[in-house]
Amino acid sequence: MAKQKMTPSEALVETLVAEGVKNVFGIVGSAFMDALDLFPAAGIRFIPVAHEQAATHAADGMARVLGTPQACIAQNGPGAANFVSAMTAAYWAHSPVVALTPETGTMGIGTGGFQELDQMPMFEKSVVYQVRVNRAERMAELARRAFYMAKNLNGPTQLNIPRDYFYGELQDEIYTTPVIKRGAGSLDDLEAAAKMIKDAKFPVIVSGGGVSQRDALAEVVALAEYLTAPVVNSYLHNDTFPASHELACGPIGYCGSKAAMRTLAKADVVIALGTRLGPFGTLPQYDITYWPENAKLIQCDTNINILDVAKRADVYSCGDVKEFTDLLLKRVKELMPGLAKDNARLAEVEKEKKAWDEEKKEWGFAVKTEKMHPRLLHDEWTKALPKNSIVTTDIGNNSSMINGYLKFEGVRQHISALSWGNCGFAYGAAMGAKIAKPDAPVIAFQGDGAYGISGVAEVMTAVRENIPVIAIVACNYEWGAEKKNQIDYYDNRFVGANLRENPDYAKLAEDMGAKGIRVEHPDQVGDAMKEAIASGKPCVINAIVEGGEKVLAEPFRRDALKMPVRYLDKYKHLNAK
Ligand SMILES: Cc1ncc(C[n+]2csc(CCOP(=O)(O)OP(=O)(O)O)c2C)c(N)n1
Ligand SMILES: [Mg+2]
Repeated sequence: MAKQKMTPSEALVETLVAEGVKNVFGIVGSAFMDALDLFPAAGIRFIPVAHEQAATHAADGMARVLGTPQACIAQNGPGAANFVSAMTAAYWAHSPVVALTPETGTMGIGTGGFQELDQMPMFEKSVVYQVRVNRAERMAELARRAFYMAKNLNGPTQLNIPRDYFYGELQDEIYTTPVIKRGAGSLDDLEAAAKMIKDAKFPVIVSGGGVSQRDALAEVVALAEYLTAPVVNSYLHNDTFPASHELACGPIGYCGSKAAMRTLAKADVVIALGTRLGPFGTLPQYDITYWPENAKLIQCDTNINILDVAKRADVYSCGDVKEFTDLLLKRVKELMPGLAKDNARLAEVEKEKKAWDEEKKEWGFAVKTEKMHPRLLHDEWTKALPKNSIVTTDIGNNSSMINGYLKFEGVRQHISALSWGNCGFAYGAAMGAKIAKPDAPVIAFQGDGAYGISGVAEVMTAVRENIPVIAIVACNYEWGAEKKNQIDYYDNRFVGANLRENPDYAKLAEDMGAKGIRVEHPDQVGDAMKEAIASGKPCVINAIVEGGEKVLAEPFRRDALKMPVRYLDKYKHLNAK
C-alpha cells in the first residue's frame, strides 16, 4: 500500500489488520471509541472481559499458541493499570503482547482531571519496548514499531496514546513488519559445542521454552535420537519434547519428574536449548540436588540478556535455537559418523521412568483422606486429555503438583504463569488459547483461591462470548501453597490461609450460563472431562479435594523462607520450637 491519507484511528486499526490481529480482548472505553468503531468493518472481533487483567492474559495466551503478536486495549488510567500484572507475566514469558493504552488527552495532562496517570513508568519494567504517540501523525509509524519490537524482541510492548491523538489525519503506508532472522549464532560457538558433545559420555538435553516458541521440536528430537541423549523439559515447559518418546524424561523443577532430575544428575555434558535455566527452575527438589555442577554446559538462546544469568556455561550461543540445533546435528554427524543407538542408556532412562511412575502412583494412596486425594484427581484428568489439548496452569500447590502429571506431544500446549507466578493467570490465558485454536480442548487449571482472583468472573465472559474453555478448580478450601508454609514454618498458625464457605463453583457456573460439574471421587473425573469436552460449552469442573498437611506438596519457596525468630516478649511464644 502506498502512502495514503487516513485518521490515526484508521492507521491503528489497519496496523492491527496488517499484523494479522483478528481478536482484541479489552473493556470498552470512551478513550479509544473512535478506533473501536472500526473494528467490525476491519474484521477484528472485540472481546469484552470482566477485568482487564484477563484481557492481557488472553492476548498472552493467544500469542503463545499462535506465535504472533496479539493486542489488548483498555480505557486510560484504571483500565490500563489493570493490565500491568498480566503484562509482567507476558514479559517474563517472552510473549509478544502489544498493550494499547490510551492516556489522558494532551490538553489535560498534568491537571489531574480524570483518570490521569503517567502510564509510561507504570509499564516501563514490564515491556521490551514502549512509546508514547507524541503526534497524531505518527500513529502508523509507532504502532508498526510496537509490533516490530514485540515480534523481534520476543516480548510485550506498549503503545501509549493520548486520547486526543486518535483524531486528526496523517499520510502513511501500512505494512506487515518483518521478522528478522537470527541464524544459528556464531559458527565458532557451534564448533566448540559439537566438539564438546563428541567427548561426552552422558549428554543430556534440557529443552526450554524457546524450543516451543520456535517450533523446533523436530530438530531437538533428531539431535536427541542421534546422540541417544535423554531429554528433560525445563521448568513449566512440559511441551518441549514429545512425552511418549523413549528419550523423554519429563520436566525438572518444582514438583517435576524425579526421572528427569535423576537423569540430569548423571550428565557430563548438558545441552541447554532455548532456556535461561531459570534459577528457580533448577533448584534442588524432593531433596534431589540434580543440577550436575561438574558437567560441561552448552547454552543456546536467542536472547543475550538471559545467557549467563543462572549458570555459567562452557559454550554460549546467541542464536536461533531451531537453526542452531539443526546445524549442530549436521556437524555432530560429521564428527561422529554412523553413531549407533545406545541401548544401555535407553534402558537406564526406561528404568528411571518406571521407578518414578510407580512412586507417583503410590503417592495418591499413601495416606487415607476424607476427600479425594489431589494426586488421584491429577492422575485422572491428565490421563483424560485428548492429544491436541492445551492446558493453562496457574500458581498454587495443586497447580504445581500437576507438573509431574502433565504430558504433551507437541509444542504450544503448556501455557503457564511461569516466573511472574501470579495467581489468576490460567482462565484468561485459556480464553486466548481457545480463540487461537478453537478445535483444541483448552483446560484452565487453578486452585480455588486463584480462580477467585481472575477466573470466576471471567466465566461470564466465556459465556457471553461463547468461548468454551474448561476450568478445573482444585477446591481444597484453602490457599494451599501458602498454608503449607504456615504448616512447615509457623507451627500450623494459619493466618489468612483458609477459604471457608466457598460456593459450589459448579452450581455458580450453571447460574452464569456455563456447564458445571462437581466431582468428588477419582472415578468421576474421566467422565467429567469427556462430558465437558463434548458439551462444547464453557464448563467448570469443581473438583473437591483434600487439603492440608496430609496432601500438600512440599513448599514452593523452601529456598527463600526462614524459621521465625522473635525477640520481643510479646511475640516470644511464636519462636520456632
Ligand atoms: C496475585 C498473587 N497473589 C498472591 C500470591 C501468593 N500465593 C502463591 S500460591 C498461593 C495460594 C494459591 O491457592 P489456590 O489457588 O487455592 O491453590 P492451592 O495452593 O490451594 O492448590 C498464593 C496466595 C501469588 N502468587 N499471586
Ligand atoms: Mg486452594
